[in-house]
Amino acid sequence: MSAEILKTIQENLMKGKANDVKALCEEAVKQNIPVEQILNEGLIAGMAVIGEKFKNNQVYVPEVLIAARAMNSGMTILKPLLASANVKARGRIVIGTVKGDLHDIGKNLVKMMLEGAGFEIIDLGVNVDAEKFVATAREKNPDIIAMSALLTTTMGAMKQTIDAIKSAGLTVKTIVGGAPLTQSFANEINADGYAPDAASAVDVANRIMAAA
Ligand code: B1M
Repeated sequence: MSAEILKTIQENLMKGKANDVKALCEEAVKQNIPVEQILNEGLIAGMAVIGEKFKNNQVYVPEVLIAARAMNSGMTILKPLLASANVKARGRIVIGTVKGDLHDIGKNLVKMMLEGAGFEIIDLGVNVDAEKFVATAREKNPDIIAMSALLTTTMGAMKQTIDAIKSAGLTVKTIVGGAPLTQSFANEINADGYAPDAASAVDVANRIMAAA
């Protein structure tokens, strides 16, 4: 019975049916299915399928956005219950588009995928300078700082941020991504991870958390 409703949540999330996902989450709570199970085997499982399909070009940005909206709709039911059940996020990630760069569509997709995978996200928005990343890392103690850049001219701000993090003596891990980046650039600037797309960012974040 519980497996059936969780599968229906997944299917409706993948179709982007926000109202149905919300109602199904309410129903699952009424059926006394543990809230963590609804999150993991319903919402997160559905987003994971969307992420894989996105990676393989089987779905595109609009499908991801409507699935993420459905996920958020289900989360309005689960979030308060998760807080009271003291369920921990998979990890805390500070995300932002680096200084000088105003592109945020890709960054927002990465954020949604990470949220969909159960991470707590602190989104600093766009045009975020190294000082802001460092100050937020000090204040919020995240596991990972995730940076996006879409301009060749702003990729350098990633290096400045990683250098500033190291100079500040912080041990927080870093993930970088964005259309002009490559793995070799990420290696060059000593980033802990590079992801070419939003779904891969989840894989990289999971790998970093597992190694911690
Ligand atoms: Co801009 N722009 N833009 N732009 N813009 C590009 C990026 C460009 C390639 C267009 C072109 O010339 N062909 C070019 C960059 C050239 C370069 O440096 N290589 C460019 C330029 C030059 C500029 C301006 C300088 C133009 C000008 O004013 N003369 C200017 C710069 C403003 C600034 O940032 N300071 C500018 C402005 C803008 C708009 C404001 C108009 C708008 C942004 C709106 C917004 O984001 N809110 C815009 C847009 C929309 C684009 C294009 C058309 C689309 C970008 C996008 O959203 N793609 C883009 C051309 C193109 O890509 N076709 C272009 C969809 C998005 C889902 O993909 O962001 O790549 P993307 O994210 C992917 C991956 O890269 C990855 O995952 C995402 C999903 O899979 N990813 C990560 C991204 N971040 C990640 C982080 C990770 C991991 C993966 O870990 C942390």
